[in-house]
Amino acid sequence: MNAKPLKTVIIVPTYNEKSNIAALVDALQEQFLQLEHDMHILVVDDNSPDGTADVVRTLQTSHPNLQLLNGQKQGLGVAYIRGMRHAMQELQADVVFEMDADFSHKPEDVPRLLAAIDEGADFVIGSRYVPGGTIPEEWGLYRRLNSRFGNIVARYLAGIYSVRDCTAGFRAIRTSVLRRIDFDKLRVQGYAFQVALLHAAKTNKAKIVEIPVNFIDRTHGESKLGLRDIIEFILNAWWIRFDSSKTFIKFLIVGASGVVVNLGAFTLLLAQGLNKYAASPIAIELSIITNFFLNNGWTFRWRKTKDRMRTRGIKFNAVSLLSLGLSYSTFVLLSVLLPEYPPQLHQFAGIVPATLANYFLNSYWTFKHVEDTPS
Ligand SMILES: Nc1nc2c(ncn2[C@@H]2O[C@H](COP(=O)(O)OP(=O)(O)O)[C@@H](O)[C@H]2O)c(=O)[nH]1
Ligand SMILES: [Mg+2]
Repeated sequence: MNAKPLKTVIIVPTYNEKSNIAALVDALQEQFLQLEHDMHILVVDDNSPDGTADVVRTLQTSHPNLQLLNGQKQGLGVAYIRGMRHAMQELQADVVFEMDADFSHKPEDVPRLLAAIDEGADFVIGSRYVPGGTIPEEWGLYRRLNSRFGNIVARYLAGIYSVRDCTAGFRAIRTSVLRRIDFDKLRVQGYAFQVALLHAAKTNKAKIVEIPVNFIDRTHGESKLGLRDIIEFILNAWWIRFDSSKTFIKFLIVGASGVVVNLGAFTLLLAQGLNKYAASPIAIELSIITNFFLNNGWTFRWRKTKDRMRTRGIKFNAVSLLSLGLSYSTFVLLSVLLPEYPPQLHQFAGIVPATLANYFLNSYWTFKHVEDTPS
């Protein structure tokens, strides 16, 4: 136990959580009894039409460590930022928690997350994807894939390799870390906030620790995750990648030169009277070759790879073959499905999946850096 109790504020964003909030407050208070830290709850409600805030106001009469912040609904991230600013500026919190109101995060896990802070962590994640952590048994393939996909986007696209559960919404964070982060620069409103904040914490060299938790499906109310959140989530991951990785920007520039080579060669070959189904793979292969030389000599030049040049060459050829297959299948598929469009358009569409596959495989395999490798 630390000498000085930490002022800890559990931030619970709510939107239509009337059926959960009272039980959650009770369950948290029960956990607080065994903790020697100074524990508080801050509910950040966005004028929930179901009257969640009224329930909280009633609870406040018997819970002096319970606070309520009201606001307009602008998304989960905006609510968290409002809550965190309040916790830091008005409550002088040392630690804040992020926690859902719907019992997906077990109140019994709060002491374990806080113990990790006591042991020196800055940013503790209640993680579903480290050994011992679980997602609900009853989740179907779609929800499992959805959750996995979100983490893959965050880990490999945004580049937060070292964290297994980047999208978790159950976390304990030292405000000393939050004070170093400019919330205005996160540019997120919705659920993408979780990844944006994690990335900012990592950039600020926070000590991040994952503690296994069992994620429970909500039994009351419904999920507020919307399409807008998913779109922002993906755009945000691209933004982080773009902003933080000069490598990727170089790769895009090389890719753009490949587009010119690809379409230029394709047009030339068609003009020579070659059949378009033959001209397409030749043009693709030509652009892959020029891309390789530019990526090898420029984009990934600083990478320390464990492979010898020869192995790298073989790997690059394998990736090229796959990209060629991807690009050509796209071309054939679109030619058959949309014959009324010009073949240049089909050829162009093939570039997109091929470029993505090319980047990720070459970055994480062919030119894999020996330090800072994805886990
Ligand atoms: N204040 C506020 N809370 C929100 C908003 N969107 C979601 N929440 C809350 O954030 C928590 C997580 O949301 P939930 O719908 O359970 O997301 P899911 O677990 O990903 O399906 C819940 O406590 C919600 O009530 C929002 O726009 N504003
Ligand atoms: Mg939930």
